[in-house]
Amino acid sequence: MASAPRIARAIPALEAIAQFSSDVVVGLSQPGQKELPSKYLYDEVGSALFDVICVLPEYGLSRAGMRLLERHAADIVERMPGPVVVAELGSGSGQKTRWLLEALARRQRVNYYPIDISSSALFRCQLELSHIDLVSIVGFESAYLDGLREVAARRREGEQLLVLFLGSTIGNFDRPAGDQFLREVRSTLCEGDALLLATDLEKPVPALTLAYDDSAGVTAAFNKNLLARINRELDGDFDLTKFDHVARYDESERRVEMHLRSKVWQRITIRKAGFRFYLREGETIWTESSHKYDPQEVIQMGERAGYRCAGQWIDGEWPFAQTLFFAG
Ligand code: AVJ
Repeated sequence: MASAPRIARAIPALEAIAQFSSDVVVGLSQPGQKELPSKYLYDEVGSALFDVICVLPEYGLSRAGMRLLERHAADIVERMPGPVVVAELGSGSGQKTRWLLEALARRQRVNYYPIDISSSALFRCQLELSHIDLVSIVGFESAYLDGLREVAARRREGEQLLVLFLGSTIGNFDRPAGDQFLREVRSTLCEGDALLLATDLEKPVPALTLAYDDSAGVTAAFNKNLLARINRELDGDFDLTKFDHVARYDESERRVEMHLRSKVWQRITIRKAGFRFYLREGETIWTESSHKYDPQEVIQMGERAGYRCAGQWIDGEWPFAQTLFFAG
C-alpha cells in the first residue's frame, strides 16, 4: 500500500500571496518593458495546462527528455557508484524521474525529495511515483534552493546527493542568472555529489516558435492564465479577451520569449495589491524566456560554476541534452 503523500510546507499561504502581490506590482511598474515572473505560470490551472502542452505534437521538449532517460537511465546512475539520495528541482509530474528511480532502486533503497513551489505538482508527482518498490518520497513545497538546503541537511554520512533539474527550467533564466543558479546549487553540494541538467538545444526557428504557439491554443491559454490567476488571487480586472499570446525567437539572445500583447489602450486595477496601471495598444507584458543552448555551451556553463562533466546524452529527434555533472 502506498502511504499518504507527505509534504513539508515552507511558506504559509498568506506570505505567498503577499510575495505574489509585490512581484506583480514590481514587474508591472517597470518603466520600459513590463514583465511578470514566469514561475507564477504554475498554479493549479497552469500546471494542468502545462501537462497538456507536454503532449502537444509541436512541443517536443518533454518527450525528448523522457526518451533520453528511458534509454540512458541505467548508464547515468552507473556513473554514481555509492549510495545515492535524489533531490529534484521542480518535481513536474514525476514521469521522467521514474526511469532514474527505477534504475537506482535496482541496487538500493532510494530516498527521493521532490522540491516544487506548486503543491498540486508535488501531489501528482507523489501519486505517480509512490508505488515504486524501495523508493520513499518526501516532497518539499518551497523554492528550489531552500528545499535543496533542507535536503542536503538530512543526508547521511557517505551518501551522495544526485540533484535532478530535468524540466529544462534553467532555460527560463537569462544566461548570467543561469550561471549564478548553477553556482548556488553547487554551493549546497559536496565533492562527489552530482547534478543532472536537462537543456533544450538550438534548432530551426519555425519549429521553436510553433512549440510555443501551438495550433490548438494551449500555450496561449497557459500564458493568459497568469492574468486569470492575478484576477483570482489578487482581485484583478484583466479582460483576457483584450490580450494576444505572442511567442517570438530572439536571435541574438537565443531564446523564445512569451509575451501578452494588449489589443487596445486599457486601464487595469489589481485591488488586493492596491495597484492600477495602463497598457498602450500593442504594448506587451513579458511572461517567460526559454533559452536554447549549444551542447558544448552547456558543459562550459557547468565548468564555470564549479562542476566537471561526467557525460552528455543528446536526443536525435528533437535536439535536447541531458548533461551529468560532478561537483568538484
Ligand atoms: C517548463 C520552463 C521548460 O520553457 O519550454 C512551455 C515552459 N512555456 N511552453 C519551457 C513552457 C511555454 C517550459 N519549461
